[in-house]
Amino acid sequence: MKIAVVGVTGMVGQVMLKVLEEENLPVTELILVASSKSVGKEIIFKEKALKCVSMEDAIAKKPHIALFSAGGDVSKEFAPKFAEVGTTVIDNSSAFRMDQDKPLVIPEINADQLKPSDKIIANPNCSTIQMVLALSGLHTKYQIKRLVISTYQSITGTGVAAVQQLQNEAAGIKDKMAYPYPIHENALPHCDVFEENGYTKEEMKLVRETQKILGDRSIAVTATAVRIPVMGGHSESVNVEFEQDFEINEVRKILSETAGVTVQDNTDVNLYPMPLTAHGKNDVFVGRIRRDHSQEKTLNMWIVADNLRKGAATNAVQIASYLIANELVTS
Ligand code: 11C
Repeated sequence: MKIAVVGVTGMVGQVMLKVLEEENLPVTELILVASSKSVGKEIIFKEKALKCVSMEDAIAKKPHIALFSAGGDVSKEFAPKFAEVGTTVIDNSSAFRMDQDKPLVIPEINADQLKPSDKIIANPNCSTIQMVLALSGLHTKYQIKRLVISTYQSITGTGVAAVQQLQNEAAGIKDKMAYPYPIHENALPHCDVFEENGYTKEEMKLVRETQKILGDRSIAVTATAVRIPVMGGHSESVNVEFEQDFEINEVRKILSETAGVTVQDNTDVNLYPMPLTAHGKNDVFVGRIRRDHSQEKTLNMWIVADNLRKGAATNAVQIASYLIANELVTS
């Protein structure tokens, strides 16, 4: 398989390379694509130095699969050009997620809908992936009626400029800022841009993407997304109202049997998920599982994942792996 990674010098692109190595995909040629200022730059993959190439050179090589993480504008311009030469694009940006004819895929949930004719496949937003993966088995069993979500999101979701801002502020250095306010020792109720309805785009991704992946537009979703000064991953407090009632032990059993989910829930020994312990791992971690005593058929849970892994690179590589295993790629 010829696989291209577009946006390879970015934070997600770098993790894509790590996950490609770890998952040992049958890569015969890896094509590293970067912006013009990084063309020619060498990057190590499996102990070999590979040179970054331009978008045009990568398209000419007609890769079987291209993993994109270079921002929505790059995806909108170049994903269709790769698709035209027969490449299957797995796009980590928000450019195509809500297109009716483009699948929005979390492999453990809905990869079975993929067809060879799907040439642009959207990777959901990080905060959506970790929540929906944890909820999928519970939704099948009890049917979700309403979700109330608060997120605590890592600065790595914003990218390298935000990491630099935090490091500068922690060291007392004044420099360019990725956020409108300091992030060190702060919390910003502001992830991505504000929409006309008063919610941020990040909050509305949780609404729209959840409904699309679970295939149910009647699920009510409301969210507040908050940026906090952590590196390791995104955390989410999720209040879930179901149509049917549940037994808490059965909820734990369903979660522990959900592929890609690890339950960390033992308050006797202070065991619960945290960004520090989720960092560098592919799974989604769930804890603080408890009934909401203020309302019937309602559950509270705490969900943490490394946003650059299952929230981005790992999910994209798992889609690639599914396409290869099921002979869904051509070129
Ligand atoms: C964040 N979720 O943490 C974002 C990062 O739509 O893919 C990824 C943005 C996206 O701010």
